[in-house]
Amino acid sequence: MRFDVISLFPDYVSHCLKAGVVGRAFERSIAQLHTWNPRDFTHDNYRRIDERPFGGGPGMVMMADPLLECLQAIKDADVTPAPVLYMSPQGRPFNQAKARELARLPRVILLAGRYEGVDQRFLDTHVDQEISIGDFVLSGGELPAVTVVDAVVRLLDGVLNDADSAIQDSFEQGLLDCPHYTRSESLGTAGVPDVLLSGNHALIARWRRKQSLGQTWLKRPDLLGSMALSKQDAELLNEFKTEQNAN
Ligand code: 9WO
Repeated sequence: MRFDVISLFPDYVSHCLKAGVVGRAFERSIAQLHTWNPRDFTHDNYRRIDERPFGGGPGMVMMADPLLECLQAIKDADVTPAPVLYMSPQGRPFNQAKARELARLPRVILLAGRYEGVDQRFLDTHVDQEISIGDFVLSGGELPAVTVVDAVVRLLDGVLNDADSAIQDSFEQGLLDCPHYTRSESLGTAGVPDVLLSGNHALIARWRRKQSLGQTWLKRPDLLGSMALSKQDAELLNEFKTEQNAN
């Protein structure tokens, strides 16, 4: 899958995507990252990218012209069709379902803005989707673009090993993760739920499912609200609630 990211800080974007499993996916050519600096598509001596907004007021706006030329160069570089995504607090909330949807595409183009934003005429004519990663304002769209690329790349075939993929399968069902424990020199096994030391894999799977349901109920009841629980899950969650009341 090919990613084209438009940013005034292209090195920052590519650096962020060099680490871990995602970095390895690019090294192994499971995905390709191309960064584009709209400043390279200016023609004046000052390589000017920003202008004062019509109507006045504080701050600067990214001009449409360099972005139009940049986008044309991106399309000329590869004919694979791709939606243009603009990272902005005004966008639709990004989530795992959107990541899965994007992971099915051969290519996406991401626009990371700076300053107070981008000339609305460019957005109206050339942006397909506006995407938000949360209700906060950053200094630019680079980290949101990196966030989207990371979430999508790890879903591509061959990026995660079988063990990680299996874990993902359970987490992908719209529930929060269960608690994890491992060997500790100083803590021993104190505070580790007995079932995890029992070696009974059926009971362990059941405990983890119950924790996932329970933690989701405690911390993100909104996620459960839009979910139809199986009879077994409903029983597990009721058990969790009962234990919660006992403690
Ligand atoms: C800056 C600003 C300053 C004064 C008053 C209002 C203001 N709004 C902004 C603003 O939204 N700046 C954005 C910075 C312009 C587009 C790129 N920037 C950005 C993207 N900040 N935060 C995001 C973002 C993107 C996706 N999800 C969450 C946040």
